[in-house]
Amino acid sequence: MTKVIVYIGLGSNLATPEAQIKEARQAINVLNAVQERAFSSLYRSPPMGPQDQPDYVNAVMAIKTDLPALELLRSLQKIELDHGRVRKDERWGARTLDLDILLYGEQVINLPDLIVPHYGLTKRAFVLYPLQEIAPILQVPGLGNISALVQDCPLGGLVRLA
Ligand code: A4P
Ligand code: MG
Repeated sequence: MTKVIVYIGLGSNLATPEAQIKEARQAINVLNAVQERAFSSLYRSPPMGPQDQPDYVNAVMAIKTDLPALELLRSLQKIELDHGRVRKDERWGARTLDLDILLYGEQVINLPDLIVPHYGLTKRAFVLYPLQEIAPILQVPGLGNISALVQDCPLGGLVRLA
């Protein structure tokens, strides 16, 4: 299989979020058949969803890989679990680590377990702004270019961390 560029969204709002993101970056780098291409700054933002939870820290990572998309998803889910992620019934609740596949090459994927581009991509400043930072001329399959998407998405309290 040929290698593709994959963009991964990282998020955390529990148990020292900055450290969670940095450890996740290392864990992704240790995966077989994965090479890091870029990693954005860290960004802080108020929670989307229930407001009675801490602010989030988010980042976006680009990797090059020949792992099939579902295999990569399983590997990322294992990293989430290794980092103490507990899946609860509440939608959009607090979590130690969330790893989402934002884009998988130019593919559009509609499987029961995997939807790519990620369904929230166009509405989430904490995804679009870090994505634009590392991929300023990206074309998002079926959705247009990254600068147009960013222009249509207010910051909503997103702050880039030093
Ligand atoms: N799934 C489908 N497509 C994908 C994909 N492209 N990448 C499936 C990853 N997973 C995908 O995910 C639920 C199911 O989605 C998985 O079984 C997988 O097969 P999950 O991680 O178990 O559940 P979740 O993350 O709690 O649900 P959801 O709706 O994906 O939450 P989000 O969208 O990840 O939102 N506020 C700020 N400021 N920053 C954040 O990062 N994150 C969330 C969580 C809420 N509020 C936030 C943030
Ligand atoms: Mg998720």
